[in-house]
Amino acid sequence: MMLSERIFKNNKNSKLIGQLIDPGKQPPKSLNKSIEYANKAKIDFFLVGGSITDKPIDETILRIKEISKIPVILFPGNLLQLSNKADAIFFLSLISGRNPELLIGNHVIAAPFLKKSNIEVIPVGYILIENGKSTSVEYMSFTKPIPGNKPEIAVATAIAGEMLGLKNIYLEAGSGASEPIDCEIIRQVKNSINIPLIVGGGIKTLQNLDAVCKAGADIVIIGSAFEENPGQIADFTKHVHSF
Ligand code: 1GP
Repeated sequence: MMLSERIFKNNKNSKLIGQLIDPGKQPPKSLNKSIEYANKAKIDFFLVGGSITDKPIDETILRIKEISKIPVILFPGNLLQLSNKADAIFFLSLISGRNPELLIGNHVIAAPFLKKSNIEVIPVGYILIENGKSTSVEYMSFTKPIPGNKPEIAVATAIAGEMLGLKNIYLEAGSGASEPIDCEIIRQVKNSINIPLIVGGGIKTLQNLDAVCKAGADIVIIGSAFEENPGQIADFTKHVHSF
């Protein structure tokens, strides 16, 4: 069975939680600690990637694989972060932006490698939502996020992504955002599409998590909060799996 079916559809839990591991931000000691907590908490998957690359991504993936059986999904910030050591890749189309490299250019470069690698390709419509401050992903991608007070643009973009055949929509506030995506945007997007909705960026507390899940996120991604305090992984995971 494909990983995406296993974790996104046939999981006994109706909502899923993924931990973002940014190799550039995790020294080996804290990475080990994070993985141990994630193993105990039984999070659903690791997402590995980030905006800045300072070492081969394989190092981080292989370290995770040494001590964990949790699936690893690539979340490539750039083409340097391709790897055949992961289980799957979020093949991201940055559909909130108008940068052709991130809509099709990089995909053409990556496609032959991915085809040969046999890792599972999960097509994701990636939508950046503005949240009051400029983010790494906005700067690095040369794209403008959708204004936070324009849910109708987020909805139209998500519908277009689904019509184009993308299999998931990811609403992104940006790693380290001060607030998660506004619940009204999550609600309206969720009500407009029939594919899983991923939400990430700025989810720091159980209250944030609860609000995002109740608004309609099917899959939540947490990075910074677990980097700062991996001891929270158990409570966050339990909460997501309680839905
Ligand atoms: C970034 O959505 C993820 O792509 C995670 O963001 O680091 O703010 O949890 P945080």
